[in-house]
Amino acid sequence: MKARVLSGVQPSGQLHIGNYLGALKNWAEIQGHYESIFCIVDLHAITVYQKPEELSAKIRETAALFIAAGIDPDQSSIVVQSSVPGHAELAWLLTCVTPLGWLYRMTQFKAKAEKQETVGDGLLQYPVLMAADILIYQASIVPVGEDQSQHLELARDIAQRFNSLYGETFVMPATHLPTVGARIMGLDDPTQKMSKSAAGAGHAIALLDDAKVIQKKIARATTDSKPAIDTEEMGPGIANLLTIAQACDSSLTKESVAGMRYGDFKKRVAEAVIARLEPIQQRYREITADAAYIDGVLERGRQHVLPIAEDTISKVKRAMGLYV
Ligand code: AQP
Repeated sequence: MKARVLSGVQPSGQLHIGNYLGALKNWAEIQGHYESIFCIVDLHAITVYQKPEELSAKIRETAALFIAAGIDPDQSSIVVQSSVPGHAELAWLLTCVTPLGWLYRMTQFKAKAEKQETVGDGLLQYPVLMAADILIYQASIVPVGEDQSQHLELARDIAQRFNSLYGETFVMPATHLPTVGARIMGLDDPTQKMSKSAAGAGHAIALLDDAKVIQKKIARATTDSKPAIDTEEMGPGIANLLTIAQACDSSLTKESVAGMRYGDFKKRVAEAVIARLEPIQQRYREITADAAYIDGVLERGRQHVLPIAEDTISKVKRAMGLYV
């Protein structure tokens, strides 16, 4: 039997090149080697307020982008988290074995809580729900960007604690990071991770941005006051652009851009990004031309994973002495 892979993206905004290079590209590359389940984690998205009509559109848009980015629905299951009740059910069961102190230590919780007027309990429980997403499918490999490493560590701690309290129940999941692009930074501020929820038109390159917008965003990306690339001492803005370019076109090495003037370098980066995103955008347009197609894919994914989820829930309930 093939090992199982699980990962997800929140339908909480426009997917960006960080999501692609840190997650989707990697998923597409490894999907053939494993039994793969890729989730649109809408229950995670609502840990901060989402406008209902926008959220339901984003769920389908995110699914279409998964496929456009190379996830093959005949090979991998594409699933909406809230369509499988076991995710929320297991999250509650795991909440009961998770010490509060573990959750308060999460850097993403601290960063996101700071930005909210009222911090919902869901934001604190976010990583427990993520542990449930992984453990419900007994996934052994979780391909994510670097920002999720701490949450993965916590998922392992929760699984271990559950196994030691109630007996061996869960497979221990391992983090799988991409070799290039595990942490893409914001174009406007290369000290901050590129993220969907960050404000600012020049922060992220959206996967659906057209060529002109991409050129403009890259031309305005924050760098430093040097005129040309000094490979011995690269500032964070230039280093980030090089990472993006390299992940889009592997021929763009550090050596190949040494001494290049910033203006010329940015043009090369934009070309590499546009060449990488254009076929994805073309495929996205084809997929979304058929309104019923995505719903069909999501229903197929749900039907495939439901028995796996139900099996784990029964095991967990039995292990805990609950009524089964
Ligand atoms: N900047 C990034 N570089 C590399 N990988 C990234 N990922 C996210 N940002 C980067 C990876 O993409 C997957 C989905 O993550 P997400 O849905 O949490 O994306 P986000 O852009 O981080 O979303 P938000 O709503 O804006 O969340 P916050 O505010 O927490 O940043 C994951 O595998 C992630 O690692």
